[in-house]
Amino acid sequence: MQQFGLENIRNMVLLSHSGAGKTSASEAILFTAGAITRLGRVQDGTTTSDYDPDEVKRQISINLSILPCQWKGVKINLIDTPGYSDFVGEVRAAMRVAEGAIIVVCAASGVEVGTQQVWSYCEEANLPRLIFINKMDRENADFYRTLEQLQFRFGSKCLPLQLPIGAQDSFEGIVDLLTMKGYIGSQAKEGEPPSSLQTKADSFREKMIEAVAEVDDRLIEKYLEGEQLSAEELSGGLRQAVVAGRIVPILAGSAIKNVGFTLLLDAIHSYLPSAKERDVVIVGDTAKKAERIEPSQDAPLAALVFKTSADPYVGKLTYFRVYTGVINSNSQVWNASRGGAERIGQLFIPRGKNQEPVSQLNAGDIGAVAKLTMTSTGDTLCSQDKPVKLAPIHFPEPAFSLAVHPKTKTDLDKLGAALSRLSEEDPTLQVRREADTNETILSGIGESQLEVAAEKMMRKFGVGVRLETPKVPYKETITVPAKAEYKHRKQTGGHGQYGHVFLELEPLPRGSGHEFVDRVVGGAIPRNYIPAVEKGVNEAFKEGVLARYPVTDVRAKVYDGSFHPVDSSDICFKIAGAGALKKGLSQGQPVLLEPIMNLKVTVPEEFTGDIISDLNTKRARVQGMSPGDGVNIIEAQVPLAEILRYSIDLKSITQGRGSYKAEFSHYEEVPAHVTQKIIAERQAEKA
Ligand SMILES: Nc1nc2c(ncn2[C@@H]2O[C@H](COP(=O)(O)OP(=O)(O)O)[C@@H](O)[C@H]2O)c(=O)[nH]1
Ligand SMILES: [Mg+2]
Repeated sequence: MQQFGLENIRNMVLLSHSGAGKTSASEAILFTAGAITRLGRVQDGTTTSDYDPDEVKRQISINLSILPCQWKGVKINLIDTPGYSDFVGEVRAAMRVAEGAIIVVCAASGVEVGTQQVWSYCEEANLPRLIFINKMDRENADFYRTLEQLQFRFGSKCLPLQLPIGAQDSFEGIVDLLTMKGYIGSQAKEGEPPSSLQTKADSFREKMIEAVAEVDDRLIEKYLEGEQLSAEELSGGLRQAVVAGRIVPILAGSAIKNVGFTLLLDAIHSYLPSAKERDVVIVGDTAKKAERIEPSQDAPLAALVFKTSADPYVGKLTYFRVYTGVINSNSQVWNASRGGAERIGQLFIPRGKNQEPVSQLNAGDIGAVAKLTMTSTGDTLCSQDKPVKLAPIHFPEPAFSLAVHPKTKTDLDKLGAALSRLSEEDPTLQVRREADTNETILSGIGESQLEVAAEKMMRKFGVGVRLETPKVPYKETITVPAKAEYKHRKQTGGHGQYGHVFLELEPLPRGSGHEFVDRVVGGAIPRNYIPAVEKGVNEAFKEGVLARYPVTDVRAKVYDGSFHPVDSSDICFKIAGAGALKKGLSQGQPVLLEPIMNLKVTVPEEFTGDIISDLNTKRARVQGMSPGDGVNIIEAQVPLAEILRYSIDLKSITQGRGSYKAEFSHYEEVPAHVTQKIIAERQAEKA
């Protein structure tokens, strides 16, 4: 097993809008580098990256995959990511452990919403990157149109390093603007660039050289004096510019035809930073401030866990990246995040579904280990004498929820365990119990993610569930004070039943809950029966008289009653208490209450009008807007019932460019016309 040092490892994340060809490109890269011997296809479900049954079925990537290969003495750990926005958690995790990115753009579709999204993530993370314009063979493929869009959106630092030879049906190869050589076909056969491209190539080459010269005082001097820069100066300067984020070189090719990948591998090798070139960010236990240290093989171990997957056969699989030091098979490490020791068994290098056992993993590298007990995603593994915590991964907050209903009793028994395994695998999934509606709520980023989760539960853990829109926890209350009397009396043969209660009901301010007060004087109801009255009242509070939702914000005061020395009992007073409450509620002009949420929507400015008019159809009250920096934040109060599927609405209004947060604020009276609808639905549901 060949060992690689920090300067010879490159962890590179593939990013794009869904469908631009990341998975196909990663397959072509592995094939070109000789890591695989057969070029798989997404349509056939035969790629190295998309091996999971969920991925094969849908023909999209859902999980990040680690795809190592070697090129000219350097180990490249490609990390393929899903482009579909529901799975952005995987993208975040992959970006956290990469020191460079390859942004794939489709030559026919050009810059898409997802392209802009991943570009902004890269800017945020300061991640050096290059752009690969893929699908040059496709109908409508247009390198120059795509280039224009790239420069328009992301600025003039996006510069072609190559030009395609031909396009669509006639696409056959690449001109490298630094060497001014042509490379034809999947073997990248070297030759002269076609004469028809000469003028264009010269002009783009000039732009690239000028931009490269600008990063270095020595080079710019030479350039301005009209001297030629040497090949070494050019490639050294370009590397410096790419690592500093001042140039984003643009390459081109076709994953399907396997054209352009020799040059792409060369570019990763020559221009993107090594693991040695990105600082390690440590967060102290107490200190809020992060500290940056240099990666080093000779330092004590620090490795970040960036993914956990639950495999029904292997058990739990933990993926980590080593930042400093070395990790060994069959050793013991310290989990600084949990404060406990973990036994490390056999280490693996994953490649898609295959795993190659290794005895050690060096600083800069990525690997996996099975069956850790306490470790989860985001944790730091280190040495016990020198504990450190690496900066965690920032996962987006869940914004979309569905209720999970087990299909059978057996499914119910296994549900909790399966859900907790799933949320361990995917930190953007959260599970909670909604006491008011008695539902288990699964929250995540989007609907597809939750559907995949449900399928996974069936496939991996044999738990069948239905996903449904969560119920709204409506409540009921009264709006005016009321008095009510209930006498429970029965004569059945031997000794009878008797309980008699007078209640006074009073509305309380929102959020008070319900209360029971005893004001009985003179023994009208003997002391020992009062707890039974209270029990009856409290039980009756659980189901209101309008639509059997729980009653809140009501005080029930028992102030009188009567009893029978022989026939009275606890149960009789319980029945009387409950009966009196029901009667009182009916007389108190009852209403439904619904949860109102504080909604905060962040969208590009141009969507503000559409967002507001949509909110107006949702009974929302817009509270404020704070425009700035191209985005607008709109704050509103809106009933929960209206935004149960808001993430879907928002996506369609903004083509996926908006985000939102909703937090519970308070309960409010439901308007009368809505109330009737809810009552009717509730009756239909019970029938
Ligand atoms: N014509 C053509 N199709 C491609 C190319 N690369 C990928 N595709 C197709 O585009 C679709 C999406 O590709 P995939 O690699 O899954 O994209 P990803 O979502 O970015 O991983 C698949 O049907 C691929 O076969 C290419 O270079 N040319
Ligand atoms: Mg993919």
